[in-house]
Amino acid sequence: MVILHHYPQSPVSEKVRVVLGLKGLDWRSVEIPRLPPKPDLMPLTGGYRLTPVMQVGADIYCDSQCIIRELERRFPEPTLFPEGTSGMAWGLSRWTDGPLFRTAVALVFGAGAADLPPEFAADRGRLYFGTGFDLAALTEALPGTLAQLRAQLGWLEDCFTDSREFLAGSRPGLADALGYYLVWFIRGRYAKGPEFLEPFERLCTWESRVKDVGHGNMSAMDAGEALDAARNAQPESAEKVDTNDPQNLKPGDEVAVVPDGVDCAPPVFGCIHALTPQEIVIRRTDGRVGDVAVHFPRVGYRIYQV
Ligand SMILES: N[C@@H](CCC(=O)N[C@@H](CS)C(=O)NCC(=O)O)C(=O)O
Repeated sequence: MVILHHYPQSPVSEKVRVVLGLKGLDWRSVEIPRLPPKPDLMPLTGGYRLTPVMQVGADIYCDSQCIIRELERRFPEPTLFPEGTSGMAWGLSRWTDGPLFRTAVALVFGAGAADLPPEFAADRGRLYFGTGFDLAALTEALPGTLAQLRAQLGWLEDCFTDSREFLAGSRPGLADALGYYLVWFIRGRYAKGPEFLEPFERLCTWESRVKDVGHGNMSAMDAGEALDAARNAQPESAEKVDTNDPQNLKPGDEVAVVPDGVDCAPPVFGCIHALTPQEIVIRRTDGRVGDVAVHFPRVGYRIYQV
């Protein structure tokens, strides 16, 4: 049973919801708070506070990259990589989820500064732009931000100059989820979003095609039920050793895992259980949920021995 801990307004969660739709999955939805503290999530993640998080029994997957890789492993058909290989789509994600996402956030924050609840603005400002962030500067920079965004959305628009229906060809895949969630975010959260997107005609046609994919079959779940599901399960992931690990890490090492370049995300402590070039799994024990295995991607995360 796939459980997604998320909230409806979260763009990164929208990316994962589209992936669940592409795979036509049944899944359970736990709605988490938009701001810390997240008391029903922390026992599962050990302190990781970002959204979304996926849970399968006592295995907890942090970060959309890790979640999507696991969904592809567990449910390989239909594949997220209809072009046959995954490397280009993962590479694309470093653009969409990095610079493009930050530019979209700069737009939404800069344009909506006056309406943002102060607590939310303070938290997200620090998260995406660092401790010394300046909301007024984002508003002042709006024309430049729009220019950056328009040029980059032009690259997506340009993908559809041939008769393809989806970014990688005739079938939808990860690339579509990666582009779609940002268009969804701009359309829904920037007051002039629909107007700004209108000139990108092919992009808008593709957007409605991806929207039609849907989110699979979601049913709501209570946070307490999800915690019980973890407590009543044992982590399933196998121990893995990477003899070529550049950091010389190995199962049994006590480590701290922390998202790279994020100011207000505390480290998660645990004992390495599995290590691959793409993923680290740490084991930890919590009073509420017992033993859990917490999965993180390697890309975008720093690991320190403690
Ligand atoms: N690298 C993470 C980024 C996730 C992210 O930035 N999510 C936003 C919501 S869209 C977030 O965590 N906001 C703060 C929060 O929910 O507490 C991922 O891909 O999952």
